[in-house]
Amino acid sequence: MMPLLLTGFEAFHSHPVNPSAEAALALDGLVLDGRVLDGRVLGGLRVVSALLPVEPDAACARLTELLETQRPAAVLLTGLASGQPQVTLERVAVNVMDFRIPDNAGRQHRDAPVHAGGPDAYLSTLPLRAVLTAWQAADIPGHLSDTAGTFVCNAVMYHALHALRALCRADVPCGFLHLPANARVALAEAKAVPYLPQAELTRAVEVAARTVAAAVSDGA
Ligand code: PCA
Repeated sequence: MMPLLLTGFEAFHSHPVNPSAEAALALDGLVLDGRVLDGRVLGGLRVVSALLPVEPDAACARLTELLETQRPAAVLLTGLASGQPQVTLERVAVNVMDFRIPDNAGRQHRDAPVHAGGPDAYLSTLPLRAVLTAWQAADIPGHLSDTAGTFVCNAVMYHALHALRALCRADVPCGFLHLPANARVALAEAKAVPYLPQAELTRAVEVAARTVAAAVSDGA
């Protein structure tokens, strides 16, 4: 069974946990002796989860390795955007790193490209409208965003789309989804931020992954 690569990020900045990591790990398809345990098959694809470091070089290197070794049929990248009120699908990744805060390696890239000489931007190749419709049907308010920021999430989305092209696999649906805070992230914020229970965030990722996987399976 073909894999769907689902990534989350490690904790970063002042956040004690990263809801994207918790969702990705909760949905990981446990495989033993070639058999998928625990029913983590979504829409005809086996979920393979991975956590990425919040540092662009290491995250991009890990992602390249995962794309080459797993050869996923779809890629769903997720991260935290504390302060966002809803789950958010990103439409576009830009070739810019301009960090307002240091990454987990303590570096703060300013006005730097993700890939020197690369195109200015890549558009998500996920079935965005289908995911929004599936969220709506599942009573999950969500929306489409036209900027993934200029921090590590944007860099990783840009890199994934760039790397798939380089691997002649641009037909693999790939894109990014930002999650709001969960309760633990919200409790650690200095100001009030909207939050959702982790189970609801995980459910939103699951619905998105199932929709992406079903689109791949339908087209296969
Ligand atoms: N969110 C950050 C990086 C890691 C994460 O989960 C971002 O939005 O760029």
